[in-house]
Order: sequence, then structure tokens, then C-alpha cells
Amino acid sequence: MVTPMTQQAEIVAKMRQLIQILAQHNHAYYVMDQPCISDSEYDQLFHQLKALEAQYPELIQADTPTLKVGGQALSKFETVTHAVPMLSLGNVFNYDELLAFARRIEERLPQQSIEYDVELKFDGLAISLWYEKGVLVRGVTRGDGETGEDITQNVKTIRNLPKVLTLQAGNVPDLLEVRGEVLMPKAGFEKLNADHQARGEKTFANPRNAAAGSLRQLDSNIAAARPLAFYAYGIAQCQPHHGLSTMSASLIWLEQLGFAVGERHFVCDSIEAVQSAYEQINQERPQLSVEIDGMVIKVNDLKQQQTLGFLSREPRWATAYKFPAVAALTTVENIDWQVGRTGALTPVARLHPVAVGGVTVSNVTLHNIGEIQRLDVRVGDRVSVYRSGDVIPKVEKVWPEFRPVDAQEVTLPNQCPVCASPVV
Ligand code: I6G
Repeated sequence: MVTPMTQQAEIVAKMRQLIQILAQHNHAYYVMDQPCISDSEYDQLFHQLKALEAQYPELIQADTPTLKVGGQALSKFETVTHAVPMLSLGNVFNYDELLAFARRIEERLPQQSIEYDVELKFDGLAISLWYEKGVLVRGVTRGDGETGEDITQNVKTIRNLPKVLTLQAGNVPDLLEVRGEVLMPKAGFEKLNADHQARGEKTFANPRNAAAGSLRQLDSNIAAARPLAFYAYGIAQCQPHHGLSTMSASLIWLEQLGFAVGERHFVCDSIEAVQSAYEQINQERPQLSVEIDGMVIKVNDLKQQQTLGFLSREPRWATAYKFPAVAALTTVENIDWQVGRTGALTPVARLHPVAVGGVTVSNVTLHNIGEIQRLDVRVGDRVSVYRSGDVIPKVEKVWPEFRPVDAQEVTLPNQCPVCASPVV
């Protein structure tokens, strides 16, 4: 049966309204970390949209969030060669090294004033996204920088990532390649691990591992259930050219196109101001909704960036200014098995109490037997314990060179430590 035009317009308007509301709630949840409705209310809105689409498939909107969940699982990811290589960044770790970075730039740009764009350095995975006539057509991992893997089906499930670009002013480019990072916000990570733990499934050591594991899923329905987010940091290609002259203007333009960029980014007119911004962000780090491991400092002017060019595989115009790791050395005094509500056993290392970034740590989860084996941690071992942001502490490294001769290996117990029933 053909739907009359007036009714069609009403249905499209209803679909558009639901798409807009869902996008706003995604933004509140993933970008602002301030959900304003419950998960079940979100699901109800989502299902209203799906029901309308099932009834009127000819009216499905290109940017609907319901299309992002893939169908068939893939058997492998295809390899893709990057049209523009995905470079890596050099690192600086202290103010002296930052000054040396600035001096190298000033030497190559004599008598020029230099502004710096300062962005968050997410602890995520760099990817590249292709948009043709504003429609997302491909997502590729960084890989070795020259070739990556085609993860289009998985990136389409990332809720805060625009599948269709729109602009209030000006035209969407014919071709746009955007670079950015996929990560799992802290709140989503904690919830995912709590859910996995409650179901007796493997938990993830940190948000980065969780994001990497989610992007590597061949079944995009699994990726869709993971709370991933995408933050854009740059433009690799734009046809026709966007005509922008600074990095900071590019970030604003990317936001106008629908991309999330970091919660904080600034332009600083001196390297001293960069240092203050870095110190301020290091203080604010625990309050951020995402894990960061430093700041990225870029020359703001795109022409100056071009003049500076690259040294081997790193841009001369950008560097990562890493935060000091918050770590301390201590001893594993015991490894206990904790029994969860569902009966899942989780190993917990009991440590000689140690201050890590101002907090005393005496217990740290080892997640599962696989993690014990990966770390090869034994009772009596000296270990580095690490805290980043406000995320739970973890054993970063075991120091086998300090291992006492009587260090004890840990195996899965045969019996439950609480009810003595056999461990399966
Ligand atoms: O890997 C990266 C993470 C974040 C980047 C980057 C970035 O900016 C916030 N920027 C550039 C220019 C590159 N990699 C090459």
C-alpha cells in the first residue's frame, strides 16, 4: 500500500525527531558523561524508531542509529593501505624537553610568532574515517601507519560518531578523511567490567584494552554493545579544500560537522602558557570522563605546519607531552581468590601497602588466571603498581630480577574458598 504524502511527511518528521533525541542522549552519555535518561528509556525510544522503520522501510533516514548494528559476522578484516600515512608522535616528558621542542620550531620559523594548539592525548586507538559526500563509507585502524584493517562495520556502531555529516553553513566536502581516537569512557568501562564480572566473564585490565578488544570483534553486534566513543583530532584529506588556516579552526569545524573533539583544547601564545595548561589539565585529569596519558601540542598555523614538515615518521610541528606515570614499587604478600555474586573467582593480590599518587594501595585485582599467567606474577614478587587518573590501580610490571627463591606460583584453586564446592 502506498503511504499518502502528508502521512509520509508526518512519519519522516517523527523519525527525524527520534533520531535527534537519540543523538542528544548519546552526546549527553558519551561526550558529556551526564546521561539524562535511563538505559531503558533510551531503549524505548530506540525501539519506537525501529518499529516505525519496520513499518515504513522506504522512509528510513540515512543517519538513523538503528542501521549501525551489523548483520553477519566477518571471517576476517580486510587490509587497507592508507592514502595518507598515519604518523606517530614524538614524546616529551618534562619542561626542558618541551622547551627544546619549541626551540627546534623557532629555529625553523625565524622571526615568526608561533601559537600552539593544545589537545588531550587520549589513551585510545587511532583510526581513520572516510566520508564520501558526507556519508561514512570506511573506518580503518592505524595498523603500522601504512596499512590498517577495515573495521567499518564496528566503527558504524560507535554512538557518538556521525554516520552522515551535516553543516548549517557551507557544503559538506565531497571527500573527507578524519583522524581520531576510539576509546572507552571511564564510566562505560567500569559498567562493562561490572557486567562481565557479574556474568562470570573475562574482565578487561583497562579502558584501552577494552576499546581495542571491542574494535577487533568480527561480529559487529558485540562491538555495538560496547560503550565506545570517537574523538576527532585532525583532517588527513578534504576535497574541496576546507580553506581553514589553523588547527583550532579545524577542530571547531569538525565539531560543526558533528564530531566530538576533546573536552578541553586551547590555543596558547607561548610555550610557558602551554606548560601552565599542561599542569592544569594534569590536576583536572581525575575529573575527566576519559583516560588521558598526556597532552598533544601542535603548531596552530597550518602553513607553519607545512613549512616544518616531518622528520622520519613524526611531524616536527607536534609532540605528545606525557604525564608522569603514577607508579610505585611494592611486594606481593599474598594472592587470594574472591568469589563474586555469580560464583566467579577473581584473583586479588594483597600488597605491602604503598602510596601511589597520594593513595595507599594494598589490594589490586589481577582480573583472572590469564592475567596472572601474562604477568607471571608470584607471591613474594616485587611489582610496579600503577594508577592512572582515578581508575583502579593495577600491577603494571613484575620485576623477575628481584624474585626471591621461595616465590610461590599461583594456580586456580580446586575448591571454592567460600563453599568448598569444586571449581569448574
Ligand atoms: O595519535 C595521535 C593522537 C592525538 C595523533 C594526534 C593527536 O592529536 C590530539 N595528532 C597527530 C598530528 C598525530 N597523531 C599524527
